[in-house]
Amino acid sequence: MADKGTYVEDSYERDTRYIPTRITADGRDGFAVEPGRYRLVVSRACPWAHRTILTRQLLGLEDVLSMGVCGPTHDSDSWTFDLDAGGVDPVLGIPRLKDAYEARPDGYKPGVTVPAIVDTTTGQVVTNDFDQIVRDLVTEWTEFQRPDAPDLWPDALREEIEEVSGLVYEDVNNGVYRCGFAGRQESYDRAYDQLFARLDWLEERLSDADYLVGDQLTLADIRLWPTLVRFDAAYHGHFKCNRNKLTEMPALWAYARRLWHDHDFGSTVNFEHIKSHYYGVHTDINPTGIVPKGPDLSGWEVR
Ligand SMILES: N[C@@H](CCC(=O)N[C@@H](CS)C(=O)NCC(=O)O)C(=O)O
Repeated sequence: MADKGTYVEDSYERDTRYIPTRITADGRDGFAVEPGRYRLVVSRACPWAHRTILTRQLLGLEDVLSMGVCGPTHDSDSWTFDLDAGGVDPVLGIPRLKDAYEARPDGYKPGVTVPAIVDTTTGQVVTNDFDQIVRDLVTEWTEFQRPDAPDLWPDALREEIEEVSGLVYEDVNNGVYRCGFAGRQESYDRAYDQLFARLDWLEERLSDADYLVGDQLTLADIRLWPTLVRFDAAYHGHFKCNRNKLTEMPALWAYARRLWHDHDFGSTVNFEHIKSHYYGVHTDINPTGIVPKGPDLSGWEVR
C-alpha cells in the first residue's frame, strides 16, 4: 500500500503521526513565516496535498510560497521530481522528496508523504501535517495574503467547521481509503455503508445550501472537495465505492461544479495525474497497473 497506513484486523488505519514543527509568524519552532524561504511539495494526484494547493491559491500566496510538483507515479522510494528538467526540483536541487525527509536530523521514520513543506535554507522537511499546514496558511501567513483574501476559517463558524470537517474526514476523506484498502469483506462493507450514509447526509445538507457551513466558502469545503473531484475518476472504480457516482447525487454534483467554476478550483485539477497515480501505484489492489479509459469527465466543464 503506497499510502501511509497499517492494518488493524484487516481494516485500514491511517497513520497520523506527523512532524510536529510549524511555520508561524513568530517563528516559535525555529521556522518563521518568510517570503521565498519555503517550498510546498505536492502531487496533483493526492487529495491531502490538494487541500494545501487550494488554500495557497485562494489566499494568493503563490509568490511567497513556491510549489514543487512531483510526478504522479513512483516506486517504493516514493515521490520524485520526474516532471522537472533532469528529474531534479529546480529550487531544492533534489530528485526525490525522500532526500528532504532524510535531511532531517531526527531521522523521521513514518514515511515520505505529500504535502510537505521544505525549508530551502536547510533542505529539510519542516512539516507534513496537511491540516496544520492549511490552518497555518490561513492564520500565520496573513501578512502576505492578497488584500481581498477570503476568511476561510471565520471565528463565528469555527465550531461548526470543526464538527463537519471531522465527520467528513472520518467517513469520506478517509472512508474511501478504508473501502479501497480493506483486507476483509466486513471491513469493506462497514466502510462502504459509512461512506454512503455520510454522502447522503451531505447531499441533504447541500440541497438548500451553497456551502457546507454558513453561506461562504470555508475550510470545511476545502476538506470535502478534493475527495469529490476524485470520486468518479478513481474511488468509484479503484476503491470500489460504487453505490453511485458523484454525478448521480444532484446536490453534491452541483456543489462540486460550482466550486470548480466559481472559486477556480478546476485550475488545480489534473485528472491524468489522479488516475495514473491511484491505478498505477497501488499495485496491491490493481496488480496490472492498467488505468481505465473512462469515465467521461467532461461534465466538470459544464457550469
Ligand atoms: N498520511 C497523511 C496524508 C498524506 C498522504 O497519505 N499522502 C499520500 C498520497 S495521497 C502519500 O504521500 N503517500 C506516500 C506515497 O504515495 O509514497 C494523512 O493521513 O494526513
